[in-house]
Amino acid sequence: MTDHAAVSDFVVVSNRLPVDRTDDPEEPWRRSPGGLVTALAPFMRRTDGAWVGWPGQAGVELDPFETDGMQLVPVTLSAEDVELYYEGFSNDTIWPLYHDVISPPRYRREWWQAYVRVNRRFAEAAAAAAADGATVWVHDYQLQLVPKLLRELRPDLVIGYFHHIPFPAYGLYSQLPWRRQVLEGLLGADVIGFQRVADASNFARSVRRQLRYDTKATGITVPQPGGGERLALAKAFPISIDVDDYVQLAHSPAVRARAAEIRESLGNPKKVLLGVDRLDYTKGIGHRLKAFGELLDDGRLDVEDVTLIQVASPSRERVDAYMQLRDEVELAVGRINGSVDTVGHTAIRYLHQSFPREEMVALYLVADVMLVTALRDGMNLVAKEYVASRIDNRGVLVLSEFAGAADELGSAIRINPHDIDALKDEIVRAIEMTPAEQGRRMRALRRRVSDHTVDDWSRDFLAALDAARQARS
Ligand code: GDG
Repeated sequence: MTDHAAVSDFVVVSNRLPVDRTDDPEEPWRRSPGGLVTALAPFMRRTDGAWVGWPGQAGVELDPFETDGMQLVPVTLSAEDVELYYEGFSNDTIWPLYHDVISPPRYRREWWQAYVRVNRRFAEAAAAAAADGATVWVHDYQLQLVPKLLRELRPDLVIGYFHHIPFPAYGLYSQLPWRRQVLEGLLGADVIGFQRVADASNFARSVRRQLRYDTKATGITVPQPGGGERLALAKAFPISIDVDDYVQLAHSPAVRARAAEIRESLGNPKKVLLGVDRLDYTKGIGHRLKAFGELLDDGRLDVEDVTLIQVASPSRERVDAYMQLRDEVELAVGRINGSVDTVGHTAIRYLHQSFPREEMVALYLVADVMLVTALRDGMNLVAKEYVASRIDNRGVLVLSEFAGAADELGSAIRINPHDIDALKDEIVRAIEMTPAEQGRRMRALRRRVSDHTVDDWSRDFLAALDAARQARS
């Protein structure tokens, strides 16, 4: 026994705690939106786990607390940590590099040093929160060094890591000045999960090329510091959503009434198109606007008949590339609306805001066509949420082949967002699709999403960790 007594057998570690601060003294913390939280909160509530992460405010020191049925362990980040580790290395180096350099990554040694320092702090907090022999599940690209650091501190732990974003091809990955350290960091885990099979194989190839370790199928042989070796598993575990939650919301009379109200407020257009994204350059919002704008200009669509609702939730607003993107998107929306709107009808209803989930589902119910045009995306949960919400088996999903969801959602209309002419044709095809074909496709999509929910995802991942535990003893 070690002296890690009053602590958890199951610990989740992610950059952000799954809560946001409110001004309400009755409810000081509220569950926050975002992919990871949406995916993990239902599971966390059912287990007796601890969640280690940053509470989202710089310089704030907090004791562990409980909320929403979860034990939360805050990690403090100074304003400088946020600037260098989070906005810098995580979101201006790793994020663009791992999304195929859609925006140029910036390699700054000061950012890397902060990344190492902050990853160590997370590893220490996780080590303190974990009981003897506990399972620790580390999440995402902000914390790629934590598995190795944690293994050094606590060799008794079983460690999993899930990578929510793509892992790039070796030719791109090899740009990273700290490419060996990052691979070694990840290989501290017993199980390294990716969204797509292609991400896992990109990772294995980088490991072979950079570290010269043996890889066979999903197994990677990792030499141990004191001699000997161990096997790490690197494999696809595609993430999903809480399907029942979306089905329930879609059945709710209040949400359905709201959907009708939204349609009415748009002037009852014949067709409503929808985009829902964080305002991020990986999401292909510009490509979508270009295609839609040209269809209106060409006269293939009429502003009296068709409206595009674009929700662009505010994101990473202090990173330059995001400020620039916001300007570009808003300029494009303004130009299109300015030239085609009538007094009674608008082409694009643009909302740079965050909404409650009920409102999101009301929007999914309004949308005859859902546009997911990501240039690169780990999974894209929005695509799955739309499908889960379409309890009437109607509606058309237009889905980029560069989103992880494309591997599973074969009955969507598949597009290459870079091919604007093809994108335009497919948007028209989606708008004109017969109810029978919509039904056939949507039923297949719904079966697929219902067969693999977020519970299946976490169960599969934890089963792989259990197998790793068995293999040790
Ligand atoms: C990363 C990866 C991967 C968005 N706006 C609002 C809102 N959202 C919710 C959506 C969805 C989530 O945020 C976004 O998830 P995505 O998967 O679409 O994209 P990322 O945020 O980039 O997530 C991604 C994911 O991690 C999980 O592994 O799929 O590839 O990039 O749930 O509904 N929710 C609310 N109001 C908003 O305004 N309530």
